Amino acid sequence: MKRFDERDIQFSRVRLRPGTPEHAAYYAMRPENRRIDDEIRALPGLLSTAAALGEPALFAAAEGSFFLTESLRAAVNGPLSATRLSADPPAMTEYLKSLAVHYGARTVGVAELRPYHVYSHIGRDFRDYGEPIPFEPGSAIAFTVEMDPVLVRAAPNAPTVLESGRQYVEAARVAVQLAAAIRAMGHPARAHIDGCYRVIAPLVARDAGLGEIGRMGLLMTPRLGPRVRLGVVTTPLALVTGRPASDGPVVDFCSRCRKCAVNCPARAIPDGDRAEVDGALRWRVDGDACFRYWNVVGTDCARCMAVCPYSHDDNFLHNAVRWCVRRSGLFRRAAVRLDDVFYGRKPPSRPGPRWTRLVPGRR
Ligand code: B12
Ligand code: SF4
Ligand code: SF4
Repeated sequence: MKRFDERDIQFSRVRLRPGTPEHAAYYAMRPENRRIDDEIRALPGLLSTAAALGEPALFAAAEGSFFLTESLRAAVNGPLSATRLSADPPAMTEYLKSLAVHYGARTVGVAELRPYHVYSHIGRDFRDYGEPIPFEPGSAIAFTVEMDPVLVRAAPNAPTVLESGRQYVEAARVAVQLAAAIRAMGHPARAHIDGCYRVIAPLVARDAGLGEIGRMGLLMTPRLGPRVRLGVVTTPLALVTGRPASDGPVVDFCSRCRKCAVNCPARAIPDGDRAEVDGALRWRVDGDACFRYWNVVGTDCARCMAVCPYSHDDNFLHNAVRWCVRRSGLFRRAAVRLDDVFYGRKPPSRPGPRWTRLVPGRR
């Protein structure tokens, strides 16, 4: 698989300002993206109170979280201890995974870094914009943090972006803390957090054995489905890697389900079969259509995550269903139908918790 250029992701493109060298260089390289990017830049924008689903107080709370995550970008790397603690790879792996859980991760895995995990060029950090990213072999520790199901079920309304912001902070805090602990043991380590990634997190997490990638293009974990945020720490330390799950059951379920595609307000998720993209068979989400919708409504939507049958609560009943879904094709067929019966083919967006409806501002 070829390496992806971070300059091509929507968050990098939306920040380009006419008259700057970055703007000129990017649209000389990718003239086909100019029209949609100009259209998106003219919209109210993410967390704009003028947007269709604007909620001033909840957007202010989300801003608070994004401010904190942004402040943590300065800490993704740091000083290295001169004293080096060594351990054999299995012991070190167990220790670091347990430490990540202790810090707040829900699940943790390790992958050997592959070139396709790592962006080819820097796109979001304007200090180093366009710099090539050298591929350095090593290990990637990937972990999940859970997103609250009640807030997610409010998607695409403001409570969801509040939760995205909060869990971006959690993922960033765990990653920064874990990387700092590894450096304090004398080994280099870098945290990958929102706005400051060098890796495509769902691909790393899949290869670390944390789940499979489904129709909506996100990591589907065994107990929370896509309802997680991801963090990654990379290090040259030799660690014991996990085994990627076979994506058979998820692909089979997604082929029948299509619920995310049916409910996506931007029609950004393909509802047909997988297609070949750069030599790999997969579903590819239309990121521009998704991001355009965010800039109209002001939230980061997440309706796909909210309606996905894999996102249901982590409880005995749903885990029993998940267990059977993983093992039986017949059960998968039945489960797709049953989810529609119990939750609806187009589940309504739920109100957020009462306190999120007490806030001042427009509704
Ligand atoms: C750019 C970006 C977006 C863009 C583009 C969407 C996209 N799918 O890439 C936009 C703004 C539209 C977006 C939307 C959302 N995002 Co987003 N996004 C990112 C970001 C910053 C970079 C991903 C990237 O480089 N994409 C560009 C290329 C690689 O995209 P692509 O070719 O379509 O490939 C995607 C998949 O198909 C898969 N993939 C790539 N190659 C291959 C090859 C094979 C064989 C397979 C099977 C899959 C696969 O990986 C890519 C990422 O999902 C990541 C953080 C990170 N560094 O990973 C978060 C991230 C992917 N987003 C996340 C989330 C949760 C969302 C939203 C639900 C928003 C929300 N409220 O939380 C929506 C969901 C939209 C969707 N269904 O994809 C989470 C995903 C968690 C998970 N369970 O996997 C991440 C990891 C952020 C995080 N730290 O948790 N996002
Ligand atoms: S909603 Fe259905 S089709 Fe979409 S990712 Fe979830 S299981 Fe797959
Ligand atoms: S976040 Fe919303 S617009 Fe984007 S793919 Fe998911 S459902 Fe569609």
